Amino acid sequence: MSPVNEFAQRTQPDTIVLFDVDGTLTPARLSVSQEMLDTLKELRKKVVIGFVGGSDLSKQVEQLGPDVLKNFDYCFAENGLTAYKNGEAMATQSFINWIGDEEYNKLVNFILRYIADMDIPKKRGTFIEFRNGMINVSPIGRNCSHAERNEFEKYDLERGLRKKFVADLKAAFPHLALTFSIGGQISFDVFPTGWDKTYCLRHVQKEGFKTIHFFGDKTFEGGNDYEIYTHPDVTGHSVKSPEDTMRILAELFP
Ligand code: M1P
Repeated sequence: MSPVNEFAQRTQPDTIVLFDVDGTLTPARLSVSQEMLDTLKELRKKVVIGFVGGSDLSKQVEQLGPDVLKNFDYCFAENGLTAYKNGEAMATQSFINWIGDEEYNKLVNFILRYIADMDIPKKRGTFIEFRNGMINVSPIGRNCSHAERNEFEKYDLERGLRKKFVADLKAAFPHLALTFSIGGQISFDVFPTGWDKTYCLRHVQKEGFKTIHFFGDKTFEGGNDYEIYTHPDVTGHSVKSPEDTMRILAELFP
């Protein structure tokens, strides 16, 4: 069914607007504001809307609210490896099926040994988060507090710990077509090359949208919004904050 039929009540049914989450719809790892929710509600009268985040769905529910599957037409967690349309799950693939247990175990063993040898002031828990479409690796561990996460980000910025970790992983596993993406404050994502945020486009392109907008804050080369922001089928918008997102939306969709 073309979007014109399916979303006929919108004034521009063949336009979809996709948003990154952290730094675009919400402050990093924090909750969405009521002002943003109201803006999206109004926007949805005009166009079809979706989000595409690197995090898994449970974190996006924390940030965007328990009604997230109802408030967005498309929800793409883990770059679209977990996908929902109108609240219903769409067919997708998994990282573990792609890599297989043998190579996966080698990768995980290397990462855990590497973290064990890292001399950093604080280590907490959940150093590897196993997700559907990727793994997420954090030297401090995902169980750190908000204050500890801010401290680690600063410590890492000064020393380039994650950059070196990624370079060492690339050197150790050159035969695996993996991409390592530093998208947040304390971790990096590891996924098959091509499973970046452009992955979600395969879900929407086949539905016949004529215009695809994308809003993101990490649109620079190496940032986890770069590939989708520069994709030839996408009109990209680079933002500095959720306020910036709302300002551009008001200009584009008055
Ligand atoms: O959405 C950006 C990133 O957000 C989190 O990163 P961090 O915890 O390091 O701030 C993670 O969920 C990561 O997977 C994601 O890419």
